[in-house]
Amino acid sequence: MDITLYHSPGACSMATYISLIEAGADFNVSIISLKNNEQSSPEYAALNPKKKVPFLVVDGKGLSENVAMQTWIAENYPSANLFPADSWDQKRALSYMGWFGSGIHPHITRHFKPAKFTSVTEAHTDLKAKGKAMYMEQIALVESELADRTFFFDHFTVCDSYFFWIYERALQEGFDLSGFKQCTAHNNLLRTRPSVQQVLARTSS
Ligand SMILES: N[C@@H](CCC(=O)N[C@@H](CS)C(=O)NCC(=O)O)C(=O)O
Repeated sequence: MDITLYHSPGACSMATYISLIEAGADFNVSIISLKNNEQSSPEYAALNPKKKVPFLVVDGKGLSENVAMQTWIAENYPSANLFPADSWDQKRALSYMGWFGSGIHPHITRHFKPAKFTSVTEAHTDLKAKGKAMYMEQIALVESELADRTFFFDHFTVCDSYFFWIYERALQEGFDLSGFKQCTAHNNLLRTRPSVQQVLARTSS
């Protein structure tokens, strides 16, 4: 298979990048610098009209959305054991990833880029505070999901690589997350994995 992941260092494409490494996949990484707005270039927009990373191209076919890519990776590299085995637990894994992508990620974006949501400059401080508060509310729920558990399931899955980014990005944003003991332990544990270290070390092309 010919696989290319379009990735920007620090962005949510980190989740899929970690999973591809965990899967033992042979793949190329093409860096799209969000800082330089490369996601909006005509070349990239022709490939992915959503103008976002990650984007995965497999044998010439493109796939967007972390949740879809993560599921594809888990299904196509079964020996890496990146999904729960049980059918119901697989749906719970999709539920976690849907939540991370649509129920938590947007709150980080509100804090990081309030100008995307309002052109009223005076509203930015309030929007950032609301984004942070809503993020914290959701992380408190994740904290209870991880109670007495090392991973989201009984072993490492794509949910763990996805949540790593969800938490890591907020740490980079300066959120004080020290009160979330379970999530912090999860983050520290993930940092010991070579896949995570490799992706964190890749800060440019
Ligand atoms: N739901 C999408 C979210 C993708 C997304 O928002 N990516 C951000 C980086 S974390 C991006 O490319 N932003 C560029 C922009 O909005 O211009 C997914 O999970 O793949």
